[in-house]
Amino acid sequence: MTEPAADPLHDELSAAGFFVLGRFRPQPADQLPDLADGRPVKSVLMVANAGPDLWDRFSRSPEFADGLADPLDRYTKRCLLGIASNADLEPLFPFEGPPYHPFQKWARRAADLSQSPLGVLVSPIFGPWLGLRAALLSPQDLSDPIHLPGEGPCPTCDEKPCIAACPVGAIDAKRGYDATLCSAHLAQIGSSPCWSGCLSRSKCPHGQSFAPPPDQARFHMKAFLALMPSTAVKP
Ligand code: B12
Repeated sequence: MTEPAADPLHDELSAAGFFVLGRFRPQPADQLPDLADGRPVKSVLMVANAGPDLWDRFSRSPEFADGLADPLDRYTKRCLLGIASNADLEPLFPFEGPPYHPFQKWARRAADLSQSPLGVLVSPIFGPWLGLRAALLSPQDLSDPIHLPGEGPCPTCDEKPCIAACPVGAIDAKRGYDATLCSAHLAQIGSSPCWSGCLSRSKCPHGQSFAPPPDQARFHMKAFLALMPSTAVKP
């Protein structure tokens, strides 16, 4: 695998807490819109984050402190719109919707990732701790992929410790992830250890050093509950 430093956007993205996960040449099945000026998209760069870097930058940003809604989305948009416009790239964001852009599908076209029983994609490097932050659309054919796509680690993980670790049985090998069960537990039990980080994700043997600290995990859990129509955020 080539190091992320090989990417020309590396320094600017890294200063804001992001990196290029990988890139791909779109095909019709990828459902990419044309660029705003009508040119076709020839390459897509998937921008992600993992580990403490994004939180470190974001928690010192004006968006973090202004008390308005969706601070992380607004921070992401401000930083990535600036970086993209300097590089003739057009960003799409995962939080734009509904309907939402198929970010997980695109990420799997760009990098070595599995669809886990938890719903999140799992990487052999970052485990289940990867956040997808933007797709940067280019009119140029950026021919060499940075990372090669693959099947990710889940298909060869026989034990699947993620499934047994959920205290309310919200993850099932066949049915997948029950978001209603999970969010009801979080909303009802403010002292649940799940608030400090999903116990199932924590049991994944991959990428454990990228797990977020408790304050960051709580921020993401609150954002998750806000997306669930039937749960009020308690803590
Ligand atoms: C709506 C949504 C949800 C909904 C429903 C998910 C669903 N059934 O699709 C709810 C509110 C349940 C949800 C929950 C979470 N989500 Co969510 N979610 C989204 C969002 C905004 C849209 C999904 C969508 O409809 N896509 C459109 C379809 C057409 O795209 P697709 O790629 O083909 O669809 C795939 C997903 O829907 C996926 N899928 C199906 N069921 C589930 C369930 C879960 C929990 C997830 C994560 C995915 C998933 O399978 C599809 C086929 O590959 C995406 C961002 C995005 N634009 O993709 C984030 C996204 C999928 N979520 C994400 C995450 C991390 C979570 C949480 C873990 C949040 C957290 N706390 O950190 C939680 C899980 C709860 C927990 N306690 O940990 C990440 C996943 C990153 C990764 N490594 O894969 C995304 C990509 C956001 C991001 N910026 O990174 N989410």
